[in-house]
Amino acid sequence: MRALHRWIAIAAIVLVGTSAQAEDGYDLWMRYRTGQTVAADAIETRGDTPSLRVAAAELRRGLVGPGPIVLAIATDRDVAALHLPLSALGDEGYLIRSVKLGDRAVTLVTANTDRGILYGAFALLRHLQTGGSLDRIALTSTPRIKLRVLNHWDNLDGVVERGYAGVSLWDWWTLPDFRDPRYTDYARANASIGINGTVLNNVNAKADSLTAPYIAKAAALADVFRPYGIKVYLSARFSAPIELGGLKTADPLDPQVAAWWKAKTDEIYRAIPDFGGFLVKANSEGQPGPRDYHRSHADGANMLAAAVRPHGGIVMWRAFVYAETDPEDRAKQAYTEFKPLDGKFADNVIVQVKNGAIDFQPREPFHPLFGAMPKTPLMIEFQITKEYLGFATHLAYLGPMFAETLSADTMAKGVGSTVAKVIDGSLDRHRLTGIAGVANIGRDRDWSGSTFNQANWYAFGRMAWDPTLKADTVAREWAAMTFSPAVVEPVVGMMMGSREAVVDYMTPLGLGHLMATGHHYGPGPWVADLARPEWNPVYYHRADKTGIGFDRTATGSNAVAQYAPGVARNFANPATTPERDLLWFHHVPWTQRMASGRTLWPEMVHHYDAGIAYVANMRREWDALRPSIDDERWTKTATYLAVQDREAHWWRDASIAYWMSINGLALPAGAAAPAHDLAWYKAQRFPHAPGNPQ
Ligand code: GCW
Repeated sequence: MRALHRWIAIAAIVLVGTSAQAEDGYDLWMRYRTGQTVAADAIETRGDTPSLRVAAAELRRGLVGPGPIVLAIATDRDVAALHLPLSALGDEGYLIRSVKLGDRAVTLVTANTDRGILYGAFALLRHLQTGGSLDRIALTSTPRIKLRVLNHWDNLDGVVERGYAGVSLWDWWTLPDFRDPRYTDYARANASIGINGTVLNNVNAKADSLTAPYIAKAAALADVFRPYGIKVYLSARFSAPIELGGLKTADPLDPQVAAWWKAKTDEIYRAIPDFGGFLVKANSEGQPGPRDYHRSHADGANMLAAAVRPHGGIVMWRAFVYAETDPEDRAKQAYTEFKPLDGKFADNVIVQVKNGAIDFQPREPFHPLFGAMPKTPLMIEFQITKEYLGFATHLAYLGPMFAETLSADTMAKGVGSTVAKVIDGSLDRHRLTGIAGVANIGRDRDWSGSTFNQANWYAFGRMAWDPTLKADTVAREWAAMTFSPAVVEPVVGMMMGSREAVVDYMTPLGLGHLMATGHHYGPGPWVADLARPEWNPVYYHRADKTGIGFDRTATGSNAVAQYAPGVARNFANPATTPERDLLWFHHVPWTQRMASGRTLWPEMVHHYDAGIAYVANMRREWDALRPSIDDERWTKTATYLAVQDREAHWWRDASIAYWMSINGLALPAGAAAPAHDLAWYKAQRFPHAPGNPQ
């Protein structure tokens, strides 16, 4: 009997200690599954502010009994006596060090502000979760970019435009009364990776978000987020003075319009004293804007900037503009419109530029505006949600994509003028700097629709803090915290090539915008019947009997001329254009010889096949990890990988069937024939695909 008891006890311990523990992904990378708590007196907080309180609470939640840990601001007498190099930390950096404080050996977390200490607390937890120890610890870091913000494309009715993780996290209906604990966990997650701002509502904005009831709702969220160092921003609909104010115009130079915005802004600041400011999508895809009144984007932005200026607010003005009436190459339009405005924006305006010139494709060359507006602060906008990369189901780690753009060389001031240096302000000496990510967060239990999508949220935050971080370093941190140190290498191995695989099976060799209409789910390279040319995939790939690709050289749209001369020269010549961008800039014969020795057509098929092979391999790798990962997260991921596998084949087969209908070429030797004929692919319909704006 006793033996049986002992056996049960041992079995119970083993069970608790293994992956059988149920996990649904809610805890993100903050799982702190140590099973132990720290002694109450092991964490000492000097001073009492909301941020210090949450920093200490987080450490209590996550630590395994070490101590003492002291959280103290730089001006604390004992800290000051240590003469640590704290001035360079600014108001968000932190320093963690084993020191003698008074007569005690402690782990000190210090900073110039309580927010800095909060970031330090999270950095300490990350350090310990990824295998670091407290022994002679010495960590210090300061963010390189000032505004690190999420853009939620959340509508007031709960639908998230391009959202694949359920309805909006903001339950506007029960706000401001009910402050869902998830709002606090959202803030914790963001603070843990250094995100310090959130734009609550869709850039395709409704004026209602600026009415008193919605300001009160936003204020409730701001109250929850404040201790975590997160400011709230709102997307502003430019025509709100007409819709809410009853004015006849929204002309930014009309004094009544300016007065309306000033009064509205004052009202917001009364409710949210630390309100961050406005984000504006104007004169783009049907949104109202200053161009409706023959005013420039600078006129519009500066009018709003004047309204927020007395309160210390800023305006993030998007450069994602293209006019449905403009016959110019869509890739050129933002530059054409904004470049002449360089130097014309107020100093509390920052222009928000997408990573590429079209629209968040699986791969785009960097946007030509980076480096081209030295007198204007530019922030970069990435899309974390995977509108064009397989929605929530495809595993595509975006760290390498972020890094690819951030490390791209604009050559604006000679070699080494990277996009990262443009946006961190170092290239042109700007103090106002920023980076935005379109959020992939919704009310799904696992927040982002899949465990691996959480990595994209994580990577965005970490690379916003430090745009020079390597994608694999970030993936390693995330994998260790999300799963366990034992599975890091295989998981990182899967992640690192996953975005390239999506490029390969969807849009290889510089192709882009070949997705089906509206919802952008699945292939639609044949679509040619939409009203405006640039809405059609055929506009982007230009395939014909002899070749494929968009000629953006001098013989075509000459978009290459928008880049600095050193870059333009390379992109103008097919021989010096990286193959990965070839068809973005050139119309290339199907028979063109490629670096591999293959000609273009078999090379394309080779890429499609490499993409699907990568997915098959991820499935095998994941299967092998089954014993090391809890059932719930393992099974959901395995199922999604199976979906990705099926859809990668679909993309490959549909694309190949279509290209063959254009080029009349045979399948390269050894390549599998598409599973269906072209008509079958063209007939697929997805009337209720998620994320599609109504
Ligand atoms: O990527 C496209 C999306 C639109 C989006 C737009 C934008 C918010 O298809 O849904 O609208 O970009 O960035 O404004």
